[in-house]
Amino acid sequence: MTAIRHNWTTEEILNVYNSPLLELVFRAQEVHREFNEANEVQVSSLLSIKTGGCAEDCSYCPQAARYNTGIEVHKLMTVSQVSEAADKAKAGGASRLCMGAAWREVRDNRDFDRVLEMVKTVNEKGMEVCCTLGMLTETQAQKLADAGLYAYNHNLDTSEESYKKIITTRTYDDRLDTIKNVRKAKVSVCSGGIIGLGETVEDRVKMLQTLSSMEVHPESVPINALVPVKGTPLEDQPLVPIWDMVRMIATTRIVIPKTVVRLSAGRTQMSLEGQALCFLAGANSIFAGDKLLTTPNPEFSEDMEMFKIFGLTPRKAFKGTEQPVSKLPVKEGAEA
Ligand code: SAM
Ligand code: DTB
Ligand code: SF4
Repeated sequence: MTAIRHNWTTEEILNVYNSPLLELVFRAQEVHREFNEANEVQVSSLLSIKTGGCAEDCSYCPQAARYNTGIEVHKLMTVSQVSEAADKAKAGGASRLCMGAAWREVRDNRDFDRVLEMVKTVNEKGMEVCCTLGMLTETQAQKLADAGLYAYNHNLDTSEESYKKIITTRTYDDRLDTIKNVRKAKVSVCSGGIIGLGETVEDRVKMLQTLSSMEVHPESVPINALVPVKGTPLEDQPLVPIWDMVRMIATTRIVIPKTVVRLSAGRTQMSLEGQALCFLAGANSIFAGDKLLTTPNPEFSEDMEMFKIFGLTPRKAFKGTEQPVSKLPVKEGAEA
């Protein structure tokens, strides 16, 4: 029986990351089978409810107003547009809808009221609703929870040291504070990062150390491979080697055994064989649909074909919980 630990040291995680690749994948798969259904993959659908024009300077992001990336800027969608998109995602087999807004933080205004309405609408369709809206206060997190929010995505992206080189308009502590606020509102936490920003292996490992030392582990950890976008400061970054992605996923699975590890951005750059290795390394979630927020993702039909070839089945919504986590009493220190 593998213990769930909250005291992994950076050295220990580094040793895991650097272990011989096949041994690493084997160990990750063993841990994966101990804690999760081996052939089940959670399918999330992404929807950009407010696109571009963001005040932040995240070097990787096509939605930052200060970079010329040529994306189409859109103000906040209407509730009926979101409702229609949710129906489409559900019909395609997605159990979760993740709504993203290019905001630095949530403000208490009519736009937020509309987002609360969106959350309520999607929740009533029996889907897990996730939002990623930037920084949140405890009160805002509670309002989202009351509207039926299931999960909140807020990535640490990289280590604290490397964060300063990627983003200057907010701090690592700002990120950690929002995650704490989400936790206090009993909303499920989705937090991971990006590889390929120019960070070192130590930076990757330190980010995993921070996530694994949280009192309650994040219920999902997205691992994104940088999608280099023309016009951003990181446009010339080389593509992430698949082996780095496999190592990162396997290490995440080993140190945060029960979490949903999401093979997130960057799949259009990966072969089917590469993705198979990621699933073998313990990934058990993807974003499906031909667009992420602003950049391309594999076609839906290609992903369904991939599921067929690998014998994977989509996970049902609210698995393991009778109702959204936000509505359940949470035991102190318990893993959701
Ligand atoms: N504005 C909110 C925030 O920053 O938290 C929510 C949206 S933001 C686009 C969500 C996440 O997308 C970022 O934290 C980052 O991890 C990921 N992301 C953004 N641009 C990316 C890119 N070019 N390649 C890979 N991941 C990216
Ligand atoms: C996450 O970790 N990855 C998603 C989601 N959370 C919001 C976003 C990926 C964005 C990739 C760049 C884009 O399409 O704009
Ligand atoms: Fe804005 Fe989020 Fe993009 Fe940063 S990652 S520029 S906060 S949309």
